[in-house]
Formats: sequence, C-alpha cells, structure tokens
Amino acid sequence: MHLSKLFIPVTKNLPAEAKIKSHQLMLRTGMIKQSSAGIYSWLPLGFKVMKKIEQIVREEQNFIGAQEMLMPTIQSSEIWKESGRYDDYGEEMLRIKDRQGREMLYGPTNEELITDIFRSSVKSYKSLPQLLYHIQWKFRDEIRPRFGVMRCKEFYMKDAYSFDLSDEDARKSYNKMFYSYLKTFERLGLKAIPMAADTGPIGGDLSHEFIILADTGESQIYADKDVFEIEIDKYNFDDKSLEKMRKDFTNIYAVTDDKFKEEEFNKRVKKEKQIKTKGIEVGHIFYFSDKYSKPMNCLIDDKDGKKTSVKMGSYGIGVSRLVGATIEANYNNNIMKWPKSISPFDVVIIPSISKNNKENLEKAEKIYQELKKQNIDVLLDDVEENMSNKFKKHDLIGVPYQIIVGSKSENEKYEFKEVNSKSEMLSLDKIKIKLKI
Ligand code: 5CA
Repeated sequence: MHLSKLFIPVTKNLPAEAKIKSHQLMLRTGMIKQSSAGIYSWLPLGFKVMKKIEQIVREEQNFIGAQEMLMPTIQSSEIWKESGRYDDYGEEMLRIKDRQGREMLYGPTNEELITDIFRSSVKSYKSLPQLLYHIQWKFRDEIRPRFGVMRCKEFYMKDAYSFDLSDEDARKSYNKMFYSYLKTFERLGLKAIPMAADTGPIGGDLSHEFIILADTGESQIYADKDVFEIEIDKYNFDDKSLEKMRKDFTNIYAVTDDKFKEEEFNKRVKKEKQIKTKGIEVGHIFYFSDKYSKPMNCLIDDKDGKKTSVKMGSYGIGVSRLVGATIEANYNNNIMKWPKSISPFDVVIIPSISKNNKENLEKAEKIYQELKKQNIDVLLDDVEENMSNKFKKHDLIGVPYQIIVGSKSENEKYEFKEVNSKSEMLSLDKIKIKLKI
C-alpha cells in the first residue's frame, strides 16, 4: 500500500474527551471515527489491526477444540424472560420493537441464546462436552462510555460457551479456556494475568478477569508479584496439567477490587511483594453451572437416563478493546510500536523525496515490488514532505520495521531499523531474511 492512497483521515484537533493515549493515537492515525457517543466506525488502519487480533483469538480457540459459529446481534426478549435477566439487566440493555410490536433487543451477551440453541438439539450426555464460540458485535448502553474503544456501547467480543455433564467436567472446560487465554494474550505480546473476580450480572461462583497492567485501566487490582513469574510453557495441554496450571495461578494472591480484603492481602502477601495498581480487563471467564440451564429447562439424560441440567460456563474476550489495550501497553515516549503479530503492516519504506530528486522514490518502488512478491505486507511512504515530519508520522503509525532510503543508502544497501533500536545498513536480501523471521 502506498501511503498517499491509504484512507487515513487523521483527526488533527483532538476532542477534549480523548484523555488516554490509546484514544488519542487511534484518532490521530485515523484508525477509528466516532459516529455517536460510544459508537465508532473502524477505518482501514484500525480495522486491519482488529482483524489480526480476531484471527489470533480464533486460532487459539480452535486449538483447544472450540467450534466457531455465529449468532445474530438482535435477539428476542422471550428467552431473556425465561432466564429472568430481562428485568435484571436494566438500562444497559438496548430494547427495540419490530413492526409487529414484538420486543427485541440488541444482544449484550449470549448465554440465553446459546442455551436455547443447545436445548433444542442436545439431549444426551453422549454429545458432551461441547465448546462453542462466536465473534460478534455486542451492545451495552453504558452510562459513561469513555476511553475510546475501551468502554464503548457497541463493541466486538469473542464469547464462548461450554456445556458439560458434571461440575468436574465443566472445570476441565474452564481450564482449557484459561490456557487458551494465556496463549492468546502471549501471542498478542501482552502480559495478561488471571485475577479472581466477582461474577456480576453473568452469575456463578468461579470467575477470573484477565488483566494487563496500565495506569489508565479501570480495574483496581491487588496481587503478589510472583504471579507475573509463572511460565505457561511448562504446562502441557492435558486435563491434569491444566488443572495444575489453574491451581498454581489461584494459589498466588491476585484479585480485583471486589474480591479484595485488606486483612487477607496482608496475611498472604509479604509487604515487599505486594502490588496495588490499575489494569485493563481484556478477558473474563465464568463458571456458573446451571444458572441458565435450570430456568430455561435445558436438560440432558445422564448415564443412568436421569434428566439433569447441563453445566455451563461462558468466556469473553474484548476483541475491539484489545486494540486500545495493546496501544496502552506499547505506546511510550510518543513512539508506538505494534507487536509484529498484529501490526497493520510488516514494514514501512521511507524514501527521502524532494521536488528535484525522485531517485530515492524509484529505488523505494523497486524494494516495494520485491517485498510484495515475497508476501510481505509493505507500506511505502510516497508522500513528498521532509524526513523529520515523516519520522514523526511513523512514530505514531507504529509499523515495527522501517527501511529508510536516503543519503546513507549506497552500494545497494539500505538503512534498516527496528523501532526503538539502532539502525543498520543491509542489503535487500538480508532485509528479507530479517522480515521473515
Ligand atoms: N458473557 C460473558 C463472557 S462470554 C461476558 O459478557 N463477559 S464480560 O461482560 O466480562 O465481557 C467480556 C469482555 O468484553 C470483557 O472482558 C471486556 O474485555 C469486553 N467488554 C465488556 N464491556 C465492554 C465495553 N463496554 N466496551 C468494550 N469492551 C467491553
């Protein structure tokens, strides 16, 4: 892609409510545009990053055997009346009527709908366990949407649902998701820590929020710093090892504020190991047993032919929130550097161009074609402006590698730079190797 052609409508005058760096950066690089309070359009640059995040989430869900499906955004109120949540959900639920006057709603989450789908087909324990997920837009009429895509009304979420015969089996599903989340966030270059959390309107007794540390986060957390040291690679993907993994995490103190008790914190964690700080919740998992299956009559035959309510859990990842959260974690000293796995481009070529000298641009075009042939996703900054402005712009766009074609380029060698490191002069062949690794 040539930068001169990229649709990147930069917001020059930031609105007063853009208080945190991710919100500012997303507006300044034209990743999103607000359409109304808490509702955004995703423009090409932002959309590309979000889709890459989505794909990593998908791959890690598939890895643990979860099956992708798609449920609608609009749901009927009937099933929510059955579960009892139609009234409980309150003003956060956007309620609408169709032309027949039927009460509908824009789904804030999908426990009811998936239970309805499940009960109509699965009747026997033999079909269990099941793990289903979808990646879909959700709507919550948040009272105070803020921080751009971090807390908005319409947001993109991966939500998964597990179905098991017994509590014991359900914990195995919970552990698989727990593992999948740690892997997912690791691939996104994020250190997300599972913290014991309250279950809120979803319900149930077992729940973890996955939190990344950030001053601008809305969650207050209390933890023993040892929890950051657990290596997930040492666990195998089998039930026993995964149970141990969850226990290892749960044995070290790490909670969100609604589970926090000062006395317990001081008793369990030495003063010098205590961390009290803020974080961003990027995922949330719940085990709630028969909270929905019971009122909704979602019954299965157990091994003795006895009817029993299926045991369920639900597991969310804020895909659109993760775009902002990744920026919070990687944008420092006015320089953004996207993790390679989700960067909008693999590399940017920055030629020095002036009115009378187009030679560098021609060289850059050649490199561009060559890299494209190798399936490398390249951005070419073909805009005629001075280099210092160009560099400032790329500090914000955040492509992790730069090829600078200017006065230093000679003998078919170009300045190659990884953001936040020193540059080196390399031949195109060497550059290709660096970019492929
Ligand atoms: N049904 C469960 C799990 S499938 C559920 O809805 N959980 S949740 O309420 O915790 O949401 C899951 C994730 O969605 C959160 O961890 C968060 O990352 C994201 N999320 C929730 N509300 C918003 C919002 N208003 N704006 C952006 N992302 C949000």
